[in-house]
Amino acid sequence: VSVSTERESDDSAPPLPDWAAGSGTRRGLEACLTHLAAAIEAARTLGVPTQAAEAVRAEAAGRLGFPADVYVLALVGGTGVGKSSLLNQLAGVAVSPASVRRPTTDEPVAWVPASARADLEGLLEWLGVTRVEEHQVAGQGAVAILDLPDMDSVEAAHRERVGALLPRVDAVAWVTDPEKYHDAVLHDEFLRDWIPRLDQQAIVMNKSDRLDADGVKRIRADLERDLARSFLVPGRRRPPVLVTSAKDGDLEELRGWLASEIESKKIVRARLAASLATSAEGLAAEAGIDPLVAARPFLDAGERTSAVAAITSDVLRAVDLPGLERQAVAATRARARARGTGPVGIVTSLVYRLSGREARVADPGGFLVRWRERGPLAPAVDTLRATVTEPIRVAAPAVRPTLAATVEPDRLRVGLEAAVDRAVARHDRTVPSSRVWPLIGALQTVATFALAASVAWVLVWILGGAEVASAEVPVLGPIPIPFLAVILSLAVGYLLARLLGIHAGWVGRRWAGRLRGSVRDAVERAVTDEAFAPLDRLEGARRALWAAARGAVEECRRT
Ligand SMILES: Nc1nc2c(ncn2[C@@H]2O[C@H](COP(=O)(O)OP(=O)(O)OP(=O)(O)O)[C@@H](O)[C@H]2O)c(=O)[nH]1
Ligand SMILES: [Mg+2]
Repeated sequence: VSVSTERESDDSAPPLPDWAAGSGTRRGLEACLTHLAAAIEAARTLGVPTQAAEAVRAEAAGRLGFPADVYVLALVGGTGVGKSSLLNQLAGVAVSPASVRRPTTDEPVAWVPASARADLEGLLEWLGVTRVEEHQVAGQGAVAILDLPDMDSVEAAHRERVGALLPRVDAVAWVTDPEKYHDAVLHDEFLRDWIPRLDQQAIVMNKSDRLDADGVKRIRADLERDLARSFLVPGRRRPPVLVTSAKDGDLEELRGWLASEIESKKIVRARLAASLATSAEGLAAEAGIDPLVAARPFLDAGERTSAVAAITSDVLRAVDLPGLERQAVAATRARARARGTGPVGIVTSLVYRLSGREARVADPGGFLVRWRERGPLAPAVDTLRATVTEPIRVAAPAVRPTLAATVEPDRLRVGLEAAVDRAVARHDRTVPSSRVWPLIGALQTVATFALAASVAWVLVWILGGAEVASAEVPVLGPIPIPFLAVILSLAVGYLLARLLGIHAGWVGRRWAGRLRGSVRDAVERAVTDEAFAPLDRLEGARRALWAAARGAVEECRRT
């Protein structure tokens, strides 16, 4: 059940004094912790020692309390002492029903800033708080107040939760009254157990309207004596005794105490924030990073681009792209020959393949796979190392070894080889074909048979002495028809072969160009991914460390 209680606009006493409003503009300590955490992670990647920063972070996280810019006060005490009445007075509205019926508050009630509701949700759920009332005061001075049921009246499991809660809240107000105070301090187990363990706490003696001035003085002295006697723990502050009357609206001491507690929490948090910022800046400084000037990479974009290009071309020299193109064209031509030269082509293709020549000069796939036989990667590795030499020289001492390790030659060479292997293996190496070729092949077959027939005719004519006609050819004069048939079928065969060659060359060059382009791109990607990945990881860490330190300086250094 959630009811929003707006601050009442009209009237006399404001529900909360001004100090409770907070500034509303500060970023939380959580942001500073996040910055330091990010700085630590980045620094670790860069090889900067982080133990000291981690200690600062752990210490701050331990003292953080709830992850909200809200001050959490828990009201604890026996039934009927006036906890709900005090909360209602602090809030200025009836948040928690107060009555003569005992016990009245049988489940915890929370009064929380709407702005911190989400941050406190987990806590409230964990505590089993089902009644949550929201108020509109936001910022670091905002207060959340938990009205907890009397510890005697709740089951053991719940007591345990409240016990776990107490050291995490910003303060505990142990509420008692003139009838119960003596018993409470001396005999309440829960209280006796907890008072010696908490720093921020107060004893609230409510219902002071039932006493005269002397009575108040006497009880205050009494309580202070009891506290001094029973709860004196070296190094611990003795909780103050605050006298209130919820009935008369006299909460001055409680409000004053709360105000100074909230103020000192602000100071503690500011100090913590500053120490987190100092720690983050220290990590940045060790990495040679100044958060106050623009972030600077090891290699700027221009240097990196030209290094990638140089290394890619070193690797490509080993891969030999012109050689690849020649192989691709030759393979296309071989395929065209097999399909487009008729019966003669089938024989020559067979010879070409069986002689092993095809595998040597017309197999782009095999050529690519054997790239390592043609050239070592040493030049590429050397180029990369040369590129990083200057950044290593100017790097902060703490970062230098990590940076140098990114260009460790053996690892680099092995990684690059594997990456290039993957890059060259990826391509579709199916030799292209064309529907034109079988057509030319069929014509070529006809031409071949025509040639055979004309040769036979010539033989019959010469050996048999048969009469044949002659045709009148310009310039040459009359030529016997069988001769003419031989010459014509030869010429047609030759033209068909030329046509096939021209077409196959065109198809082959187009394919070779595409293959070359895709191998070049794949190798460039391989170089970027493999050769520059470790360096890029450090660049990323460097940027992250800069951003974290910058954020810490800007958001956590406010005084
Ligand atoms: N005279 C007097 N009566 C008070 C004062 N504060 C609270 N009461 C009365 O004491 C009774 C109990 O007050 P609650 O605020 O309900 O007490 P509680 O501590 O919340 O009690 P539980 O919810 O049962 O734990 C009510 O009748 C209140 O009116 C006070 O300062 N003076
Ligand atoms: Mg109550």
